[in-house]
Amino acid sequence: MKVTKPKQGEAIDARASALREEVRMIFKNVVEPLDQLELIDQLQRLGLDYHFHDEINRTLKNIHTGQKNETWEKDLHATALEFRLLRQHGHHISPEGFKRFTENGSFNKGIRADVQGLLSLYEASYFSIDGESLMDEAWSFTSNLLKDCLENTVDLDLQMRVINALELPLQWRIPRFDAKWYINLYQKSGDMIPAVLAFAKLDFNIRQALNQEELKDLSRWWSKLGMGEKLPFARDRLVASFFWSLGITGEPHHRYCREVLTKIIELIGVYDDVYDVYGTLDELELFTDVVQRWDINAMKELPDYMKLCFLSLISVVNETTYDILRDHNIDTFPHQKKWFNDLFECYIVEARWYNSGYHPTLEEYLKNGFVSIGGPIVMLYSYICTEDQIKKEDLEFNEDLPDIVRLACEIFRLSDDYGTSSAELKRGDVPSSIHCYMSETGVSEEVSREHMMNLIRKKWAQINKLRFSKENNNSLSWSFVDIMLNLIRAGHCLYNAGDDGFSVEDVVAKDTLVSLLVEPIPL
Ligand code: 0FV
Ligand code: MN
Ligand code: MN
Ligand code: MN
Ligand code: MN
Repeated sequence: MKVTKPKQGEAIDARASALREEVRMIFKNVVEPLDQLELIDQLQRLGLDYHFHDEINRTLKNIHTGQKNETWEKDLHATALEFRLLRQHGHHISPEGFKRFTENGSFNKGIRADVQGLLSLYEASYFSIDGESLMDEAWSFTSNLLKDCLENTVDLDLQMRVINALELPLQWRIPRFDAKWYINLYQKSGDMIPAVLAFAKLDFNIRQALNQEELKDLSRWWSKLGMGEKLPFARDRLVASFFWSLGITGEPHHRYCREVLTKIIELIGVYDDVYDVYGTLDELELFTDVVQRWDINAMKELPDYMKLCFLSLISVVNETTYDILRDHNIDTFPHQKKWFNDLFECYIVEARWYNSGYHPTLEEYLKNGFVSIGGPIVMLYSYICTEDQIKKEDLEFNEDLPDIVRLACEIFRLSDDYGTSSAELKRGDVPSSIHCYMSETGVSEEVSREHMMNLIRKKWAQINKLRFSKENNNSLSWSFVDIMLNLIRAGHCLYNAGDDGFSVEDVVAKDTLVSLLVEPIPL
């Protein structure tokens, strides 16, 4: 069926293409490497970079191979910005350049007053590769100094940027979640380019309207399913699930991926509550077994609420299998079935632990927990729903959960526990990573939380290392790894921003969501 666009929609599209071409010309005319880097950084923060992938990649490639001048070499901000952007896009650059700002292995006290430089070095330090001690030093040096300088900085906008960065670094953020905030800062900044600003606002609104449409369709799916009423104990948070999928990929052409991920995440949330909160152990053992057999005839053994769970599961898997087979000529059914079986296997382990009062060690807990958090299954669905060409061998490589996937999912587990474990403990649930470590070592909750944050940083550095190592390059594309990491970035944004350790429910009701999905930017 052909859908005719309303006149107003056509005018907006035309305006957007005109602005896009104008920005492309502006990009082309910027020649100084530092100016180019600043522009790329701004486009990324404004959420516009997806329009200019080719330009960005070409420019960074040239900068990577080009020569730097002397002024550049004395500029901490320039050195750090170059380091961060090159590494972000897969160009290996050594941290040697930072040695110019050190004395006897420690950063020079002389750079204390350069708040912009410190901030850039702080952001760069999150791109460190495990084992780079200079970058560890950069992180502790800058995070301490930035906290101190908050009291003295006079420039209010710079202060806001420092607060925002200390809350979460760029490497851990989803730029689109902060795009509105940044547009506001950019609008006031001295190097603002009107066409870039206008395009950022318009593009934000266009994507918002698209997302609203997607959410409307998904809400229809969810209310028709009726699980909210039939399983009132389980979470009913379609908007939150959509929000996760939007974090994983916000690009307009990944609409199908957002649709599937929202459904999967919403259902996983319900099944997780069945295992954690509602089901008796006997029922759960039975359910796990029926799903293992994937046998519709065996369904009669289940209580009605579990029949609904099983049927909703089969239905979404069948539908996705159909779509992928139609569009990619590959049968993903055995894979999808395996992903759910692996997930439920880990859910049941936790249910058994809880029911027997067993306290696992942190290591034992994490070995199960990196799967039970749902990271692997969501990453695998992201893979089949975003790749232009799904290859069987790549799918299998991914499915075996190589180190980079495992590390990412461990981070996801740790940051979920960071945000949700207090509520879970009160309600009655398996002890979280924080509590496993407390009973194992006898430390306080505060110390244990600090330990988890250090572990998270360490695991990120290990991921950065693997991204640059040969053995991971064959199967996982740079851009897919980014999509995969977006899941844990969304986790950081929802669980770890600020010190209050809030949970998703609270956040979702908060400003981020309304501002992202409801309120357009006045043009
Ligand atoms: C986890 O719930 C949950 F719902 C998450 C992380 C939302 C998004 C899920 C995915 C993207 C998979 P909960 O804290 O109850 O999980 P655990 O495993 O702690 O029961
Ligand atoms: Mn749970
Ligand atoms: Mn659970
Ligand atoms: Mn949790
Ligand atoms: Mn838990």
